[in-house]
Amino acid sequence: MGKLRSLDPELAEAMGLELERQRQSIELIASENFVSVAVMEAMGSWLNNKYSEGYPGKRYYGGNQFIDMSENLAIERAKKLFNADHANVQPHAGSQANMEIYFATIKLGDKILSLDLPKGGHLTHGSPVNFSGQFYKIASYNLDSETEQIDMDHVRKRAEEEKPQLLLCGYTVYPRIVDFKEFGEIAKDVGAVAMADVAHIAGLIAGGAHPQPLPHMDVVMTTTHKTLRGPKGAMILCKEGLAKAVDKAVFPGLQGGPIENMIAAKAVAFGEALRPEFKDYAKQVVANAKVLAGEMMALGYRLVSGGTDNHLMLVDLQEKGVTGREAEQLLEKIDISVNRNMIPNDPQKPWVASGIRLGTPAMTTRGLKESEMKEIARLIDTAIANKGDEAKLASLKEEVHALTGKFPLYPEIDF
Ligand code: DSN
Repeated sequence: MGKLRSLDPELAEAMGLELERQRQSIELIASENFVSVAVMEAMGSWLNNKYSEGYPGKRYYGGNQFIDMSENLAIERAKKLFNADHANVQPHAGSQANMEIYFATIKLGDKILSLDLPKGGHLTHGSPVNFSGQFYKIASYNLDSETEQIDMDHVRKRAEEEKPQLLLCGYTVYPRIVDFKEFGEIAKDVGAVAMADVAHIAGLIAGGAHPQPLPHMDVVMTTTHKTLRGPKGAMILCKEGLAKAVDKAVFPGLQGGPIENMIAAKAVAFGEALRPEFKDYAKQVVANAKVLAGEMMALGYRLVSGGTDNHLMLVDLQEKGVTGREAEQLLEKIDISVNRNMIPNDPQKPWVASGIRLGTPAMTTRGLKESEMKEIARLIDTAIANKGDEAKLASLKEEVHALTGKFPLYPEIDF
C-alpha cells in the first residue's frame, strides 16, 4: 500500500479517511460487512489482469488454466454452502444477477409476483423505475396489516389470482424467517418459476441460522458481500435443469468478461463461510439483533413486525418526532451509520422515510456481543432524545469512539 500513498496522494487521502471512518464508526447498515484481509488480497490481485469470457474449460481466450482453478474453487464452495446442483459465480452485482435469472427463466412481458419495494422488496423485484417494472408485468403480494409479516395464505391467494410466470421471495428489509418450502409449493401449484433473492440472509443460511432455499426454489440469487462477508458481487444457484439457461443468460446474454479477481475473492469468502467458526458468527449476528431489537423496544421504539428473527430490524420513528432522514443524519454526527427506510404504508416519501433499518452483521464481525448491543441502543436513543444539543452529541460521539476502539478493525493494516 506504500506505493499508492506516494503515487496518488489525493486518492490515498480519501482511502485513509474512509479506513479511519470505518474504524471509528458503529456500522449498523444491514447490508454491509467487513471482509477479511485475505478476501481483500484476492480482490487486489493480478487476477484482475486476465480476460476469461466463457466458463472453466470453455474460454474464449487463451491462458486461463489457473483462472479456471480459481473459478472452480468458487463454484464448488458455493454449491456446498447452499446445497446447489449448479452455481454461476460470475454476476457482477445483485441487480444484474436478478436480470439474468429473469432472462433465463421467463419471457419479456411475463408476470412476476413479488413484494414491492416500499414493503421490503427490492428495486429489481418490479419497481416501475427499474428495468424489472418496465420489461415485465408486476403483481404484488402484501404484508399482513396486523402482523406486518408475510401471510402464506395471502401469497397463495395472490398467486392463484395472478397466475405469475415467476414467484419471487426474498427481501431487503424483512426481519422474519422466509418459508421457502411453502413458497416453492405455491409456485409449483400455479406453474411459476420459484425464485429466492437471499442477498440479505445468505450468510445466515450458510451458517445454519436460517433455513436453506434449495431444493424448494428453482433458482436463487445472492449478493456475496452482505451477511456472507465476501467481495461486492453476486452469484446464481440453481437446480441442474436450469443450469444451461442461467449460464447462457449471464454470458453471453448480459455480461462479457468475468471479474476474476472478484471471483477469487468470492472463493476465499466461501471458504471462510465453510469453516465451523462461521456458524458461530451467523448465530451471534442473530443473537445480537435480538438483543438490539429488545432493547430498542424497551426504550419505547416500535419495530415493524414487533421484532426480528434475523440480522436486521426496521424501527418506526413516527412517535419519536424525527423522520428517518433526520435520524440518519443525527446518528451520522455521532459516527453511527444507519440508513433511513420506508416503513409499511409510510406517509413520507422514500427520500425522507419514517424509519431506520438497523443490522448487526458488520459489528458482529468486529466482535461485539449482546452487552455492546445494549450500549448501542442507549447511544441511539440518547442521540434522538437530544437532537438539538450539540454538546451532548459531541460527548456521545466520544462514547462511540471509545466503544469501537475496544474492537480494532484491520489492526494489521497500516495505511
Ligand atoms: N442496497 C441493498 C441494501 O442495502 O439492502 C439492497 O440492494
